[in-house]
Amino acid sequence: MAFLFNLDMKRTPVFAEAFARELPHIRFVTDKATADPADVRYVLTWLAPDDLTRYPNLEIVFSVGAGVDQIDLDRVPTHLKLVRMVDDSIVRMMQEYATLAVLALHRDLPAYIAAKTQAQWQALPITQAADRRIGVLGLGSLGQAVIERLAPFGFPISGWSRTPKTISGVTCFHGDAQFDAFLAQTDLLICMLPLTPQTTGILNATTFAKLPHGASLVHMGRGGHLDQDALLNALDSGQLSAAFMDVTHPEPLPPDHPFWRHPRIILTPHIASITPSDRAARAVIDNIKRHESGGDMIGLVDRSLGY
Ligand code: NDP
Ligand code: OXD
Repeated sequence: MAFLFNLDMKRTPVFAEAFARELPHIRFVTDKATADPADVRYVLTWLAPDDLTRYPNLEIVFSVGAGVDQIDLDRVPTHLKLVRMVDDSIVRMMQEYATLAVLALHRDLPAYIAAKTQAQWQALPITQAADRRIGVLGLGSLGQAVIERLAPFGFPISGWSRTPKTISGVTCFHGDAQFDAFLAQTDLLICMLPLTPQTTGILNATTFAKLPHGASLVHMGRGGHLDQDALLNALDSGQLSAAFMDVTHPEPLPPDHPFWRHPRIILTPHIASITPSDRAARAVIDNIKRHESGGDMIGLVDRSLGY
């Protein structure tokens, strides 16, 4: 039985060592060309390899990402299980990033960075946290963890999900019918959604127009959620005041892309969370152990929903 490691070689030693220690009955294979296809039971990958059908005994495709939108489901035969990366380190990093971004926008950091380039020492009015309403798109494991970390600052917090939720201290909205009401009371919008056909392009001109004038955006989901021209137009018109973004489409953006130099966009290169190799290996090994003992794996994707 073999585990096919379809990632860059930098991560190999940590995974190979952890597999040898924890799952000695599974051969750890890094070279597709030399693997016996009939041996391969598990694959770990970022993108779906084109040739998954050549492994007749394959059972599970593990995504190294917390999201699975980068995996073309058409390339993953329907009998296979697809599992995303779930780990406490991701939760903590996403909480840190959201805190960084929310406080930066709440305290007008983009304006102060721009003022510094002009040698301007000028205080802006401060909005109290109690008057800055935060709205989180996506109330999954990461959206809820981010809310937990932001709540002590005193922001009023709401969230929007596909199905109804009850979360203490959070005003919860769900479904298309409640989307506009959610937006109308959101001064700072955080996108923590998975990218699916339903959420592609959700950060668009219509959405921005429904936010209160001068609202801001933290985007930690996926580049495909955002209509980039709509963001630039909303910033130009003042409908949005600033954006703090970790994800774009494509990644990286071309060197002449307007986001790079826009004074009211802070951009980071998809680093909100990067799962450390030892944690990623631990998560995959735990899931294989669960699977082999007939238990439920953590992060099993519902293929009909795409997340
Ligand atoms: P989960 O699957 O736990 O949660 C997803 C949430 O989105 C759920 O609350 C779900 O609603 C909601 N949702 C999905 N589709 C819709 C829809 N059509 N309408 C309304 N709500 C919807 O995901 P996680 O919290 O673990 O991760 C969220 C995303 O964060 C990832 O998919 C990825 O895109 C991004 N991410 C980004 C990283 C980065 O470094 N920038 C790192 C890790 C993740 P419901 O609860 O009703 O099902
Ligand atoms: C992601 C990740 O899904 O970095 O964005 O894990």
